[in-house]
Order: sequence, then structure tokens, then C-alpha cells
Amino acid sequence: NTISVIGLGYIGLPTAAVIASRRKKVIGVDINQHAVDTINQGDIHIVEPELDIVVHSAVKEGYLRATTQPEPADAFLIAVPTPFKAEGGNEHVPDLTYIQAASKAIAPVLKKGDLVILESTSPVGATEQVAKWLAEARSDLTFPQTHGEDSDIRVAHCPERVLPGHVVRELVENDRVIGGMTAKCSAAASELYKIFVEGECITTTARTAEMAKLTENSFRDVNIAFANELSIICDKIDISVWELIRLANRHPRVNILQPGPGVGGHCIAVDPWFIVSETPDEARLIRTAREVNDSKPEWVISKVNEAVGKFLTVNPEKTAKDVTIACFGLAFKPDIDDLRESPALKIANAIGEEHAAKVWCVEPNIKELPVKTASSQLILVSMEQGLKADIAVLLVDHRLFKEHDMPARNDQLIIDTRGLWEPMAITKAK
Ligand code: SAJ
Repeated sequence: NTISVIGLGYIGLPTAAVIASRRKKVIGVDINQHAVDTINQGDIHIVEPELDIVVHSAVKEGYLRATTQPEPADAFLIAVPTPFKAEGGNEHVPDLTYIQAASKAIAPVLKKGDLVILESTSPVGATEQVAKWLAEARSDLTFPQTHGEDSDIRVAHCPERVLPGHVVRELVENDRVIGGMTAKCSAAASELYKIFVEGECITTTARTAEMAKLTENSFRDVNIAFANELSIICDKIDISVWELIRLANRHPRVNILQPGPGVGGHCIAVDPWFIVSETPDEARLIRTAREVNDSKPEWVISKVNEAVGKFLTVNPEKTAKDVTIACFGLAFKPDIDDLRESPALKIANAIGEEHAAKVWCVEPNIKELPVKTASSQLILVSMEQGLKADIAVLLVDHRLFKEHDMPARNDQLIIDTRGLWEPMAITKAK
């Protein structure tokens, strides 16, 4: 049996490699020639712990091969991005362009008996839409929406749920929700996942599986928004939010998450919008949570501006340009190198623009700043130099920062969005 994985990114590549490690023949397909070439050399084009070893041996042993053109296989796993787009006055409409392109690309090579699984996080109804696109392209085959259990092709949704940074382990250990368009579709998909999943495979309908994934990420978003809102309230009334959360979490039924500079990444800040876009009048809490989390970077930036003002009052001989500001962390979460959709990067860029001065950035997980997304005002500096800044802005709770205490200095202002160094957002006001 040959399995084809369409989309060799943060989800598709690890999935392809883990299946190949179980001695199954895997054909990876991606439109990015560079990614394909890199993988065929046994290397990887993304950063994810342990992934390099798994890909290297899968390619060397001949179980994994990448190509830009889909080839016949027995099962197809679609793992392409689903961003959102603005449309008709709505800012956050799911964009299924990549899923549509992937469906059209595999349609010509489908044959009777094949299984197609959509893994990409999708709005409710997307799996049925995939089946429709496939049917439009292949009138010689039958599909579940018209032929039910007797269809030639089986179609299912099985959302990925792995945590970036722990993908290789979570792919194997996590339970999987499998939503087939019919019971036979679910059974066929379960059989495939059992090749490598040690967690449970639980079957449901395609629509419920789609909603389950959106619900998981919305649950987290709403809970992070609660923590972020608390941090803003506490700052206003002079209470340490970190101590407060520690105390409240001593209650046996309370488990508050951690505030931060905002919510980043490509999942939690996106997926709740798929629910809001479908049911705008009903999804009130989910929408508000998104707005709370999306506005947190703005709040942190205003705190930095306040600190600059304070610093200049105490040091009237200086101008805004002389104030040195250091940002600790640029990634979207701790101990990864991923700067995409990162609130920390957004904040650092804004500081550079507003103060027209160089911003020192301490980011131990990267060697250079991406020219496309990082403002030219940002410069990477060592931890040691960062600690010398007039204003220190802690944005990501990287291991390195947890291990370093902030040396006590009374001429320095600290804005700690993660609660590592100081109990409140701004302390040490002189
Ligand atoms: N964050 C906080 N406070 C917290 C927890 C997280 O501010 O207490 C922030 C992080 O700093 C980051 C953002 O939220 O900016 C998201 O980080 P995350 O670690 O919560 O999640 P992701 O985006 O890396 O991965 C999530 C996971 N979903 C859930 O935990 C419900 C993962 O299992 C999904 O597979 C992934 O989304 C996805 O691909 O959908």
C-alpha cells in the first residue's frame, strides 16, 4: 500500500516521515521545489525537534520520496494551510484555496478503492466540499455524497492536533478524531492511522470532526483571553497577576492559563474565526476572546511608550533616541524558532518604528532576522548586552530567560509580559 501526503509543511512532513518509519511506502507532494529537493536529500526545510532524524532515515531506507507532481497511491492525506481572507466586509473568512488546489491536483490520479483524508484544520463542511471538487473532476468515479457506502472513493476528515515543538511524539501518542463521510470511510481512515498512532482512534461524522478541531483551539483561545484580560485589569489596580493566578489556581476547580503579549501561531489565532464566520450572531464569546488576544500587543506597546516617557522624565538630559530598549524573545512561543504570526515580533517592530531607534533583540533560537518580516530597526544582540538596556521588555518565556535572573538595577525599567522577572507589567518605577 502506498500513501501519499499532499503538503510537506509542519504537519505533512512529520506525518509522512512517521508513516514511512513504519515501513510503508510514502510519496510526499509539495509545490515547493526547494522543499522537495531538500527532503529527497534526507534533510528538512523546517525546524522541529527529532524530525531531521526521522526524515533522514525514511529517505535513506527508501520509504519516503518527495515530488511536485501527484502520483497514484492508495490513500491521500491532504495537509495544506487554511488561512483566512477578507471577503465582502468580513475580515476573517476561511480561505480554502490550498485545499481546492490539492483536491484538483490529486483528482486525475485517483482510482477505485482509494481513500482521501483531509487533515487541514477546516471550517465545517470543508470535507464535503473536497468530495464535491473531486467528483467534479472525476465523473467516472463515484463518491460518498451520491453513493454512500457503495462509493468508489472514501473521504474522511481527521484533524491534526499536534503541538509544534512536540510533533514527532504527539503524532504517535495523541488520540485521533476520525470523521468519515460514511461509516466505511471512517473505518478505512482508522485503519490507516493505526499504522502509526498509539493513541485511540475515535470515529464520528466529518462535520463533527471539523467542529471538534475548531472547538479545541477556541477553548484554548478563550482561556488565554481570560488570562490576558486579567493581566490588564491587575495592572490597572496594582495587583500582581502572576501571584493572583497562582493563588486562584490553588482552588481544585480553577486552572487559569498564563497571560502573555498576545496569541501567535497559525492555529489558535485563526481557527476560532472559522466558527465566528459561520455563526457570527451566536459566537459572541469566541469572537470577543479573539479580539482580546489580538489587542494585547497594542497594550504592551502602550506600556513600552509609557516606560520611555518615565525614563525621559527621570533622565531629562536624554532624548527618546538615546533610550536603549531590549526585547527578550521574538518567537511566537517558548523554545522554538518560529517567528511567523508572532506577537513578540509585532511588538518589537512597532517599538522600532515608534521610537526611531534600534531595538536590541535577544532571540536565542535564531541566527539572523528574517528580512521580510523584521523591521530594519531590529538588531540581534547577546543576552549579556540585552540586560544592559534602559528598558527591558520580556516577551517570550524561553528557557534561557527563565535561567537568568534579571540583575537588580535601579536605573532600568522592566516590562515583563510573562512573569519571569517581575511580578507586574511595569515595576521599578523610579
Ligand atoms: N499562550 C499564552 N498563554 C498560555 C498558553 C499559550 O499566551 O497559557 C500563547 C503562546 O505563547 C502562543 C499561542 O498562545 O503565542 C499558541 O500557543 P499554544 O502552545 O497554545 O498552541 P499552538 O498554536 O502551538 O498549537 C495549538 C495546539 N492546540 C491546543 O493546545 C488546543 C495544538 O495541539 C494544535 O495541533 C495546534 O494548535 C494546531 O495546529 O491547530
